[in-house]
Amino acid sequence: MGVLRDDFLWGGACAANQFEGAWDVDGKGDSVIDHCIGGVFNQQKWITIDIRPDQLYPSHEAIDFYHHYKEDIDLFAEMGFNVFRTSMNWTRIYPTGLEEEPNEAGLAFYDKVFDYCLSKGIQPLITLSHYELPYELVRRYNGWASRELIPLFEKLCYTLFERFHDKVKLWLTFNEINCATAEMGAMYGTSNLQGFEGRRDQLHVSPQIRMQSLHHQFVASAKVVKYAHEHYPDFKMGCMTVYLQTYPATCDPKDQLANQENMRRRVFYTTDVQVRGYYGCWCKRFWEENDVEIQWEPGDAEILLEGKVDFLSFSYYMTNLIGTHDDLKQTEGNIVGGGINPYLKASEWGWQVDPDGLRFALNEMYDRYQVPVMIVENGLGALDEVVVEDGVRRVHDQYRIDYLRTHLEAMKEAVKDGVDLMGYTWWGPIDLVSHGTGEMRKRYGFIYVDKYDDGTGDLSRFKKDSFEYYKKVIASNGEDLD
Ligand code: BGP
Repeated sequence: MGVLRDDFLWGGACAANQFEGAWDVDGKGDSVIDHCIGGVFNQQKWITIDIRPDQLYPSHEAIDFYHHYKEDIDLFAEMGFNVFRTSMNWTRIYPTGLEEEPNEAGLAFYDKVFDYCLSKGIQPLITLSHYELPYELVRRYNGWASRELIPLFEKLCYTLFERFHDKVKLWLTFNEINCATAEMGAMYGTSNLQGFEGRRDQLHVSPQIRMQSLHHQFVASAKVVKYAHEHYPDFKMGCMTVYLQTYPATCDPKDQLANQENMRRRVFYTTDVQVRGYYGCWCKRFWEENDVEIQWEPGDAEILLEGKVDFLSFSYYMTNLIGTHDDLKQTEGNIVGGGINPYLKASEWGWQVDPDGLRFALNEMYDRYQVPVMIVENGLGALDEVVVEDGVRRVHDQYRIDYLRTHLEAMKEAVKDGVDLMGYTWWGPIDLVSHGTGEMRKRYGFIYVDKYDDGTGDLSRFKKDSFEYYKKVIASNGEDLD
């Protein structure tokens, strides 16, 4: 018998805003990401209030999955995917978020995508909100700072459930919901951007606004989960967290305490609410010390308890150090960075690669919550070199294979430790626009896309070496990792 369960979910994960393109096609409205100009390593993306004709906005064309979906899903099927995680662009369904009736053309697009996936034996796993808030809701409400967004999100979700309940059974409410526990997460996660133009690291949003926005998202998520349980008992509803693992930088007990506090604030703040149904006991002190006063409405506490998720999913890329001593050198991340760990190597973007940390994360999450877990993002963004051999374009991405292999080994160890693991979806099985920097050259894919940061490229696709490797891994249900 193998290590992983027979119905293990194998596949890849994308987000509508990073790969669909067609940003204003068939009635689609503009989302927050459609206002972002690309950045580079060490320089975050810019957001503009108006969309400027003289600027390049990477999401506008992205890799044009909108018009290439069949070709891409064919390749996913060839690798053996039985699940494909993607999100649905809110603004394809409700262009400003405020309409009474959904946009039929947007729904029809997702019908085609899901039908095609299902015809290839791939079940969709859908993120209901992946950094794609309609920009109009920023203009009008300062994003999730307003409670008005709860019914608007409910309207979106109930429309999608009604339309797609025969085709989609696995759902996640908010992508990386905990990102707004860090200041940078207020850009896309809670989108508290009203009137703001500038770089992500120039956005300063108070803990009060971010924590209140998160409270609104918790209530919205719980309402939607409860509704799904009542109306569609065969759905499985999950939460999605960016697993920002930190380790204490030294054995100084002060570093242990700092790390414990950091893990609570960055990760468990949201998983506690979404999986257990209530805030952690330590939150009261955290709120008091940060001038946060959460506005509760009658019934909020009950709804959080009634809308607990069925499973917990997370993204995992790297780990960092936390310490109280001044000499700790810092490195990058796309949500938050952290201290440099001398035992780890970093990617070209400064993300510290740590397969053992994945085993650690899986054990932490399962021990704490005792619900099935799923890895819905893991991957390596790297610079790929294209070589032409016998007239065929190739990328020999052994570094990506190594990253994948070592993380899958660690994942299997966690299953042997007793973790109930549902599945694994690699982030960006096809090259797509980077979330953090908006770059194309930060490539994650097993499939290369001929598209570049200056907007050029013919959008043709071809397989990298890692394509065959992942195919072999899936065919053996994770037994053959050599
Ligand atoms: C996660 C996001 C994804 C994705 C990934 C990789 O935080 O959920 O949307 O992009 O990180 O990050 P990046 O694209 O910045 O390399």
